[in-house]
Amino acid sequence: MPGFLILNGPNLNLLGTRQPEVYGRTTLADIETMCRAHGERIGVSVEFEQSNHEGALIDAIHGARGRLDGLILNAGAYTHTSVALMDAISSAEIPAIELHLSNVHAREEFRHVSYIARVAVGVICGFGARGYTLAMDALQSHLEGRS
Ligand code: DHK
Repeated sequence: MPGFLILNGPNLNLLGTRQPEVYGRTTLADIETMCRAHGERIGVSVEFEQSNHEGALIDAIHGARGRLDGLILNAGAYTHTSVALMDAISSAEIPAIELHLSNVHAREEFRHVSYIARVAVGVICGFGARGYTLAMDALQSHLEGRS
């Protein structure tokens, strides 16, 4: 069974209460439950992690190298700043999808820049918590050569 790492960056531990008008009212624990249930439906095992620390996110990506089949990454604000995360994804040599709950392109200009997108298979943003299961489907299709 393919295994996906679903990795969440800074401030996403506050989902549900943090700016709900932007990020919604679904908590990260709810999203983890959704992803695990979806993984069972589509035949994918899920590792789900969150950290507020750039180095810990890099370590998690390295830990997926040669062990897991795909990465779904909501790097939060590090998306817009982190060359180190971009390099970690390139080094991991597994397909990655960049994910955001909000539509970053409809927001401030600094959120239009992404270092992650340069090394990602694709980007999903603007669909709220549902984006996570959309990303799982997209990654599975990609691995099966369907997209
Ligand atoms: C989450 C964040 O924390 C922001 O820094 C990004 C992203 C957008 C999201 O929409 O999930 O700019």
